[in-house]
Amino acid sequence: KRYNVALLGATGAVGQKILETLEAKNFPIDQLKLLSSPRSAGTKIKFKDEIIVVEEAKPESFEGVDIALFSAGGSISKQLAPEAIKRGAVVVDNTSAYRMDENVPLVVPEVNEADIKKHQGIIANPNCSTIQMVATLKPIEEKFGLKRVIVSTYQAVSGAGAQAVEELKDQAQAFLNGEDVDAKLLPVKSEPNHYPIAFNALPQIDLFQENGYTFEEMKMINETKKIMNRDDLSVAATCVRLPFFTSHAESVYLEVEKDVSVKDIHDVLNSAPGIVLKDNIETQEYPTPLDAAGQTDVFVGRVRKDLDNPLGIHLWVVSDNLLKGAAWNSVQIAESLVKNNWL
Ligand code: 11C
Repeated sequence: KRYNVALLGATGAVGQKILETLEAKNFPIDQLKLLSSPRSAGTKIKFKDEIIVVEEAKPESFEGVDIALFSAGGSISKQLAPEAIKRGAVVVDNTSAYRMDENVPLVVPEVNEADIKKHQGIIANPNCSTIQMVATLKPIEEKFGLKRVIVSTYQAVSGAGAQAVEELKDQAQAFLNGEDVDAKLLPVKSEPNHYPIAFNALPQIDLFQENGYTFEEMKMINETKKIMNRDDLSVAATCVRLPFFTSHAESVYLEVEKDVSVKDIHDVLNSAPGIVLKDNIETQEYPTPLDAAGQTDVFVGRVRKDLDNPLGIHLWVVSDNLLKGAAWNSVQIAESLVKNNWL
């Protein structure tokens, strides 16, 4: 069987990656509709051997659509997801609009695929930095229990969009030419202050919340608890933007419930779905953002026992924020919908 698929946000950075992933994974598409804002409508995009003209997204666009992949920002999702559902489509939403809605499953297939079945028309795709962390935590939790997680992130500029990528390029060039570095966008476009990202590190991703954490940090905290179905799990996060283009890296400290060795953790991660263990200090093997870029897996290295807490483990997790962090996870959810007949 083949399905009518719509992609909303087709011209964006994640939209492009979704298209590449649908093609690479040979998703069973009958008709593909590419949708965007009026500004990008009319753009021509090649998919397989076909040239598809991007159309302006309207409520009627979802007539006859089976699966709608949304990646055009939260307010557009809020506006158009109900319209798509009304017309019989199932929406896989890659924005934060519905993630914490209790009627909407928030899914990383390696962790909680069965939650997809409970959908009422929308399945939410988590935040990129959350996805790679929970994919790593779940197999460890299953085998050894999990009490606490403390994560610090090292996040690529592409997480902040195509303009942020350009800002890093321009600033790096200017810096090396000895010119003034102009900061207009990062850390957050709508905030009054902007700081250079080139040759710098910015400890703010998204807006500050009343509790002193940023929204990105709260996404990591709240989404992790929801995906793992663990309201009781202690989670703390510090999210930092760094000057590289692709992949988020994370230093994760976790506390398990049973005493484990590094080998125990290696064994579990070696057989975990979607995880590639790259951890050999003798041969200096560990994942870096550059290696992970373009790959769909989550890479883990630097597994160590805490020196004071026998139940404490430190590790390093890296994954392509636009693939497993966005496009690939969304396509995996769509694959699960069709494979399990959960549409
Ligand atoms: C970043 N994690 O790197 C963000 C981007 O909630 O899907 C992803 C935003 C989201 O800035």
